[in-house]
Amino acid sequence: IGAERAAERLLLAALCSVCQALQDGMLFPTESPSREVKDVSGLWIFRADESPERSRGFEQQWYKSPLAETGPVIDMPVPSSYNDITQDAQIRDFIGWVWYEKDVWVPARWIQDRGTRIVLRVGSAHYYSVLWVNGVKVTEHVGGHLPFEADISGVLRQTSGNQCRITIAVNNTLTLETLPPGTIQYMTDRSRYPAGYFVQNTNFDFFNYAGIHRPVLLYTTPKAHIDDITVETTFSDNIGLVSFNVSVLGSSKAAVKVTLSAQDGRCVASADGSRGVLKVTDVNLWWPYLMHENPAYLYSMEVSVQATAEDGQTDVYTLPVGIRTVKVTSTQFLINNKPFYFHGVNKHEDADIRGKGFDWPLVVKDFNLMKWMGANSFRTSHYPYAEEILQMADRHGIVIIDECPGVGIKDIRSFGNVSLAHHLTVMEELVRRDKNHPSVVMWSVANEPASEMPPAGFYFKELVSHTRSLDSSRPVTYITASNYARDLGAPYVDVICVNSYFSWYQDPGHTELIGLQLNTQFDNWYGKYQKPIIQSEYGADAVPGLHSDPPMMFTEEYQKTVLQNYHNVFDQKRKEFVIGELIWNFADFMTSQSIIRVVGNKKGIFTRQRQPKAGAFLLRERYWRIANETVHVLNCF
Ligand code: GCB
Repeated sequence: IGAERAAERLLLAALCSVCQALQDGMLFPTESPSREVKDVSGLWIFRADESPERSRGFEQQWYKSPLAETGPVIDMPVPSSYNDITQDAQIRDFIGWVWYEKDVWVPARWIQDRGTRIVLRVGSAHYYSVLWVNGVKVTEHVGGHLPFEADISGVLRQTSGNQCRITIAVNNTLTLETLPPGTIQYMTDRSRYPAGYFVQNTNFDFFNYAGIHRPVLLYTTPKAHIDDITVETTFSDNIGLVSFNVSVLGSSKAAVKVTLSAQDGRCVASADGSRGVLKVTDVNLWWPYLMHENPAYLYSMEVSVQATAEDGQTDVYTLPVGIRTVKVTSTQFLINNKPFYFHGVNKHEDADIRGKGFDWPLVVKDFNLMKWMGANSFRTSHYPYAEEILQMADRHGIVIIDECPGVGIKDIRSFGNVSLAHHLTVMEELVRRDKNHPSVVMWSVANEPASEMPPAGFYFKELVSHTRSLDSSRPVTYITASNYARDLGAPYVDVICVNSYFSWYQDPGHTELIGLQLNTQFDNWYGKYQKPIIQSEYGADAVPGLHSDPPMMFTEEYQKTVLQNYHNVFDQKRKEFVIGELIWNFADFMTSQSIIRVVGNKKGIFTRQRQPKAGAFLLRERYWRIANETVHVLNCF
């Protein structure tokens, strides 16, 4: 099976290159006096390789010449999933390699100035990607949801100069070792399926959207440049402490200067050197939305690097910094030493037409809705979201549980060494990308893995401890749906996150059982582990506009009743050890077609078009009530 074999080969090759690449940073490209950014997203051309083995593009080297010369091409917007853009079901359900291409102009001064480094960066593409510039391969990457980039200065200077043909081949085939895992199944019964017929099987509940999902950028840095910055923050009384570590590439003797400014532009601390600690007196802490009258305070940290060589330019990068701490006790989640209760949502990157493609109107609308309903947090179920979304959360004080794409790990063969090595690499990529966001307060390494299978104990011990070694400042969890008595990973996590769907998948229709079953769930987990618990998913499908009283499944009334019954228990248990509740889901989202899905999953409290169902008003009332209690508690200090 060509697609799968090619995908596996690529996975192994890319795993090695990723391991090396991880020594480098992945700072979000921003403009500065020394850096320029050119967004080359927009209209690209596209061709799906429909050859039986999906390998014609590689055999015929489609990257060597303009894609339009290889055969029929169509327009394709970037960023966007390609699946819902055409009327063609074959493109919607396509599995294998698709090819994207765009001709862009590179400013002449970028090419002429040998001291300028030119980088091509893809915010994310699902799942494997290979990148060529003017027919020369510049990098490849395994995994959707995370960025990758290549220094293309050399290629541009050697090839045709200012004109730059970017070709990106993307393959959405999943294997037992990918995250998420999947398998290709060939259907061999010739009385039912034509020759060569195959399907992709997955164990996750969202459509496997594919394509270039986030912006494609060209950006520059000086040769001697800031490669990475790591900040960690703490405080004592009114003194904030920001420890920083700057890594520089392209110069062995660069002089590093760091300046921290308040929101009014006042410099509050500065230091020389690539490592150090900045002291901020009368610190303004970064507080979550609804926990403080002045939430989401961000300082601005300007890092400048002066290379000592005569022609060395100064590189400047500015990083927003929120000063806050996160701690976990056996019953509480503390932000800035005050108890924090997660009243929030689980989301997806998902919308009509664009699928998982990044879209500013959608992002801003979703933040407006979260703030409208009084949500103070969300989980990036079930994969890392766009960096622009984390930046919004930093600026609005919305707290994030940052999840990696470890979803649907159900097959015992996905607990092997190759899978684990890849999973560790993905956590490295995730932490490297998101470590500096104050909004991110916890890492989630997986969702509902088969954590009762024997290898899960070793697997999660490694995964959690490796994640802690990458970042000791945040707790680590994974989301379980397993029974408390059989879960083998829970001993290693800091917070227990449990998903349950009482009166839905179990005892459908019997909302009267929720109270008893949910109380038992909490008492069992707490009794065994004495760790704080988040109800990380609960909910019920509601087809918008469907009503019945007394409530029946799939109506808005039923969804409301399920929520109310859960809330009654939360209100008892949050006085003890329950530290949060995240509704499944913020909005309806697309799934693969199945007999239990009605054009997607309808557990949203908003429709896919972001209109509220009855449940949204119920949650809004509740979240604001809880928020008002928190403010009351704060006022007592
Ligand atoms: C879950 C999964 C989530 C599903 C949800 C459901 O437990 O974590 O991905 O969408 O249940 O609606 O079935």
